[in-house]
Amino acid sequence: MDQSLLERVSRDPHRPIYHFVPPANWMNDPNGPIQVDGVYHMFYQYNPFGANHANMHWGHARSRDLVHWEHLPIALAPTPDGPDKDGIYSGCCVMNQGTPTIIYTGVHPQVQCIATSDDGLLTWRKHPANPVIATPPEGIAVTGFRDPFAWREEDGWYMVVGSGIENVGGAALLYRSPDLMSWEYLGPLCTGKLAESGHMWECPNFFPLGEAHLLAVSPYGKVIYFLGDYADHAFEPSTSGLLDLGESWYAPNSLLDERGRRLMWGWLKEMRPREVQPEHGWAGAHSLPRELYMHDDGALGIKPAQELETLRGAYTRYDALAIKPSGQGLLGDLRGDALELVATFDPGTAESLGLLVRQSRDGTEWTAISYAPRTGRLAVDGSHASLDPQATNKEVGGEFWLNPDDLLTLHIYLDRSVIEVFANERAAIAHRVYPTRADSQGVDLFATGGTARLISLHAWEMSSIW
Ligand code: DQQ
Repeated sequence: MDQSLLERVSRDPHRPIYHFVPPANWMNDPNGPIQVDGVYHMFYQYNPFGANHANMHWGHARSRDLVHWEHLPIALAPTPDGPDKDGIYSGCCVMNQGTPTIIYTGVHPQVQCIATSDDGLLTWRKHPANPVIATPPEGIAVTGFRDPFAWREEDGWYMVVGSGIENVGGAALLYRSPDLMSWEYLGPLCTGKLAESGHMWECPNFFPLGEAHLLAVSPYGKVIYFLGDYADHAFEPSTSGLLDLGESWYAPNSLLDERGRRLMWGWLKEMRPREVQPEHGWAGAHSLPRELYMHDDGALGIKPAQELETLRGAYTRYDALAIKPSGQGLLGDLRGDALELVATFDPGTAESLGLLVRQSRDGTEWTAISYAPRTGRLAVDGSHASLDPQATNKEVGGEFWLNPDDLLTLHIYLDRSVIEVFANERAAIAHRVYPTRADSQGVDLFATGGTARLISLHAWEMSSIW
C-alpha cells in the first residue's frame, strides 16, 4: 500500500487508536465474524482503492483476544465477468462440516454466492456454481436481495436474506438448504410495516438470546431489533427497540463465541459528508465488540466486551461530588481523547445531567453526553463538537428510561473521532465528532435545572490496539 497514504492517515488526529480500522481507505459493514479454533476472524466491506464506497471487497483481520487485530490479505475480490463483478457485498461465514464457508451477495444484480477456504480462512475459492441463489423468490416485488445470514439447525442450514416487499415494508426472507448449495425459499421470516421500519432491511441477523430469538435489521436508519419466539421456522416478534440510539452505528453483524457470548460489531459511519471523505484517505471504523444478553426483567442487555479492560492504562477516580448547574471544573485536569469513563450518578433533581467531553479550554468546542430523567432522553450532543465547517455537528439520541430507584451508569469510550456510550447496559449510542483544537480534550460533569450527585467516576487512559 502507498506509504505516503499510510503516513498521512496515521497522522490524522481523528483516526481512532483502539477501534478497528483498515490501514487506509474505505470500510463499512462488518462481515462474517466467526471464531475458529479460538481465533476471532473479522471480514469487512472494503474498498482498497480509495476512501469512498466503491469496488467492494472483503477485507480480513484476525484476533486472539478480541482487542488486538492483525490485518490479513483481502479475502474476496470481484471476479471480472463473474456474478460479483460489481462488488462483493455483505454476508456471513459459517463452518460447514469443518469447511469455512462464506456466503455473500454478488452485484449486480444482487445474487447469493459462496466461497470456501482450505487454508485456515486465509485464501478463498469461489464456488464454480455461483450464484447459488440467482434470483429473488418468484411472485414478490422485492426492494433488494442481499446480506445473507445463515445458521445451522438440526435438519439443515437456514438463512435469512435482507429484502423488502414493494408497498409492504422491509423483510427477512427465510431459506433452507441441506448443503449451502441448493436453497429452498420458505417465505418471509418477518415482515415490517413501511411506516415503522422502512422499505428495505439490510444485513439481517437472527439468533437465540436467552429464551427468546432476536432479529436485527438495518433499515437505512437506526438499527432495529425484534425479540420474540421462534418455533417451526416461524418468528413471532413480541417487542422491538433500537440497538443503538445514534446515527453512526449501522449494519451490525454478530457471532456466538466459544464462551457462548453473542458479540456484535457495527460499522461506525463518518459524520462528515461523503464528498469530503476521500480527501482524508480513510473512512469508517468498527464499533467495539458489544455483548448482547437478556436482563432478568426481559429487557435487552448491551455491554462492551470485557476483554477491552486490557487496554486500560493510567487510572483516576472521583467520588461523591454534588453537581450543581453553576458548577464547572469538577474533575480538575481530567483530559484526553482516548479514554474510558465509567460514571455513576444519582440524577437527584436535575433535568439533565452527564459529562462534557472533548472540551476546549476556551469553550468553543465541546460535546455533551446527557440523560434527561423526566423526558427519558439519552443523547450525545455534538452540535458544538467542531469548528470545522466540514464536520456534521449534531445532537443524536433516543429514548431510554431509567428503572425507578436505579442509579444511572454511563460507560463511555472516547477514541479520537469516536464516542461510544452504554447506559446501564440497556442502551447504547455511538457518535462521531471532529474537534479542530488540540486542547479539545477536557472532561467535566454537568447538571441543568437541579442538582445531581456523582457517586463515582473511574477514568482510564486507553492504549492503542496496534
Ligand atoms: N452495505 C453493503 C450491502 C449492505 C449495505 C454494501 C449496508 O451489502 O446492504 O457495501 O450498509
